[in-house]
Formats: sequence, structure tokens, C-alpha cells
Amino acid sequence: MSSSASEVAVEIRDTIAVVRLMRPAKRNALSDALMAEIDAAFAALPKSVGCAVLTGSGDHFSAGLDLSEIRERDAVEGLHHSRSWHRILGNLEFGRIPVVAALHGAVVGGGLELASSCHIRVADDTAFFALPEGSRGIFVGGGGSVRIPKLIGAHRMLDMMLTGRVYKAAEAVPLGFAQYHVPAGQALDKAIALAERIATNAPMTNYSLMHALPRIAEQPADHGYLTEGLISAIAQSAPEAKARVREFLEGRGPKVKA
Ligand code: 1HE
Repeated sequence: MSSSASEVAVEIRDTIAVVRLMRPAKRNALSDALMAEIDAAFAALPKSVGCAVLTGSGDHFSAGLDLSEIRERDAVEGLHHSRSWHRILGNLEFGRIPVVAALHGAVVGGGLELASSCHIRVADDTAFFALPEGSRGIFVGGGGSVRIPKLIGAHRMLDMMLTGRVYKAAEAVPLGFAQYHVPAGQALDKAIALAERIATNAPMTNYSLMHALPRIAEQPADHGYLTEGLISAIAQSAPEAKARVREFLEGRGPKVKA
């Protein structure tokens, strides 16, 4: 079923939104229609939402690209299709608010590319990670060759695609697929708790982390230091930052707890 407004469900919970892929019969395979709906759902989130959670319905996060749509595409259409994923996942990565992915079951192919464009990944114990593109005779096309090596290293991605290697949830945090590993069935709750915490940050903090940090990390060091200095000065000058620092100095702000 490819009608709009039926394959993505959005639930607003005060300052956070839970965006859910609703194509369980096809293991949340990412059709063009579903990708367009994901894009539209994030674009339509109200300003009151400070962080989003992305999750999948059924037993899997996502089986990746909808392979039934690949058959008829020629090379030029393939190029534009890939570029459309770049645009949609770029909108997620460099959007207005951070996104926490709650991962379970298959996080494969384009599903891993989608998860990689989120800012935090929480994997439950059922999650597994694979890039079956290699065995299908195709290549990643949703930004995976840019984002996935940054998470796990090009050598591991190469192995996954050459050999069909599947990584299990227990390996997710040590290898870099995810920042959190939780028991089966708990990814969504953990992701929601993280999102609620992230939504309490000053908006400029979240903006700086999403937009400046990844770019600074790719700049030559001397450029990075300058960009860091500029962002840090802007962040400090915000009234909200001043108020938060004052609260701490007056003994009212939260302390860091071990
Ligand atoms: C699909 C897809 C799909 C399932 N496109 N229809 N991705 C892959 O190569 C992964 C392919 N999928 C799988 O390996 C398995 O489906 C899963 C491990 C994810 C789940 O297994 P299972 O046993 O729970 O489900 P299933 O019985 O395999 O699939 C249920 C239905 O979903 C079935 O359709 P049905 O009509 O027979 O019920 C499947 O055909 C359908 N289905 N996955 C289309 N991916 C931007 S470039 C990115 C490039 C890629 O992502 S390539 C990797 C694609």
C-alpha cells in the first residue's frame, strides 16, 4: 500500500515526536512513497517538538530499499533515485531537531542508511545489521558509503558488503553501529527517555551539535578551531546559556553525577 499518510505514524508527546514506519507486512521496506512520507512527517513536526524518535512497526526496523521498485529503473533514474535518498536523509541529519533511532530486528541495507542519518541509535537485543546490497549485485545508494564508514570504519563496511557478514546487537556499541544496547523490547522506551532529555537542551546546543560538530570534525584542524571558537561564542551569548550558567553558580543548576 503506497498511499500517503498511511505508512508513517506520528505521535506528538509534549516536547518529543515518535515517528513510526508503518509497513510491517513488507518489513518496513523503503519504497519511494514511504521515503516521501518520512520526509514530509519530519518537515511537518511542530516547533514545540525538540527531539524525535524514529522507530519501525512489527518485528523489524527496516529491510532497506523496496527491491520491488528497482526492476524498472534505468541508470539515469537510478542516479536521481539515489540523490533523492541523499536529500531526504540529509534533511534528517541536518534538520531542525536531533533524531533518536530505536532499532530492533533487521537494520539492513537502506534501513541501516536511514539509521545512520539519525543522531543517536539505540539497539535492542534483537537488532542485527547487514548490507545485503553486495549479494544483490547493487551498491549502497542512500549515503551509506559516506555515513557508515564514519560509524564502523570502511574496512568493516567492505567486509559486510563483500561477505554478507551480519553483526549482532551485542556488537553494536563496541563497533559503532549504536551508542546504546538495551534488552529486547526496550529500544523505544530508552529512545523516548533520551529524546525527552535532549529536548530539554538549549536549542542552540542541539543545533551546534547537529550542524557544526560533524563539519568541524571534517575540517583541517586550524579551520576547525576557528569554527569551534565562533560557535562557542554564539552559544555562550544566548540568554538561555547565561541563565543556565547562573543557575549553577547560584547552586540551583544540576550537577554532573557519576
Ligand atoms: C521486501 C523487502 C525488501 C522484505 N523489498 N520487499 N534489502 C534486503 O536485501 C533485505 C531483504 N529482506 C530480508 O532479508 C528479510 O525480509 C528480512 C530479514 C528483513 C525479514 O525476514 P522475514 O522472514 O521476517 O520476512 P520475509 O518473509 O522475508 O518478508 C516478508 C515480506 O516482505 C515478503 O513479501 P510477501 O509479499 O512475500 O509477504 C518480502 O518479499 C517483503 N520484503 N524485505 C521488498 N527489501 C538506497 S539504496 C539501498 C539498497 C538496499 O537497501 S539493498 C538491501 C535490500
